[in-house]
Amino acid sequence: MKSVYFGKVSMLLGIAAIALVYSLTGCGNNTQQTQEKRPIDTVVNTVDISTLTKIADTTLTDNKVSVFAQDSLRSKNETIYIQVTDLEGNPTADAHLDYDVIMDMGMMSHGGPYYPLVDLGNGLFKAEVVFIMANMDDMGEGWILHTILNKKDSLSFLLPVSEAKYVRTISVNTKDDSRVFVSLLLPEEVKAGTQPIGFTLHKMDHNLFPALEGYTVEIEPLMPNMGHGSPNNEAATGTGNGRYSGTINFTMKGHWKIKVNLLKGGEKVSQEELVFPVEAR
Ligand SMILES: [Cu+2]
Repeated sequence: MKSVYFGKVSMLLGIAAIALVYSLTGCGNNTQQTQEKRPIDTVVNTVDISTLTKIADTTLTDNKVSVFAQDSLRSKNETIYIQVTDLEGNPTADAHLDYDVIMDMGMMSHGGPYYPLVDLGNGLFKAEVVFIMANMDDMGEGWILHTILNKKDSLSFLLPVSEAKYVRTISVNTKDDSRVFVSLLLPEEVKAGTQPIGFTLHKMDHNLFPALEGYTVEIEPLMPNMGHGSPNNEAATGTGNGRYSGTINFTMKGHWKIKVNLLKGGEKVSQEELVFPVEAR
């Protein structure tokens, strides 16, 4: 990581930086971008807590706050759930929560892209974070989730973020936005056939990671072992807030690589090749 801030000071700056990200990108209140094309990763409106894995929790005088993930956390675009209950475990309906994330690497720390909290009701909140790298042994605390409950109680949770088995977030240099983080939203394994494919794009602007609009994400699936691609793929186009949605066609089961280029105004602007592996089952 090149562009970083030093020590714990940046943690204090986190909240202010976050407010700035939102105002720059309009993430928090831009409803006109809820569009004809639905982002494929944000359809969850309810979630069954019992199917999730608890990552961390802490107990306050009146409340208990727990952090959940689908499974384990990896270096990619991840969804985290935060639950606020009373001490008996009953949902707290009127909780107010703010959050940000920072990676403490010991000598330095840096942030990462993340989306505004979604209030799912009954004290349950959904946070979407792009972990741009995995925690590293003997280098600081790693990723930390900061939450502020009811605008007064500040709570920090250590997040165990390990390396994604198949890379899902890659940074690439671009013509206009210098370093851009491209996150593929497909799991490691997918079903063979035609399906939606989603990406998020964020640029790195010092310690801010604004969502990027105006790109086209060109996709080219290849079966490296068999030397062929597939027809009827559709490039991913913007659906708002740095989200992109397209269509990909895995014509047979097996190991695929998705080659990705970023286009702007029909011109290729990504400067290195992006390759995401995926297994079609
Ligand atoms: Cu880091």
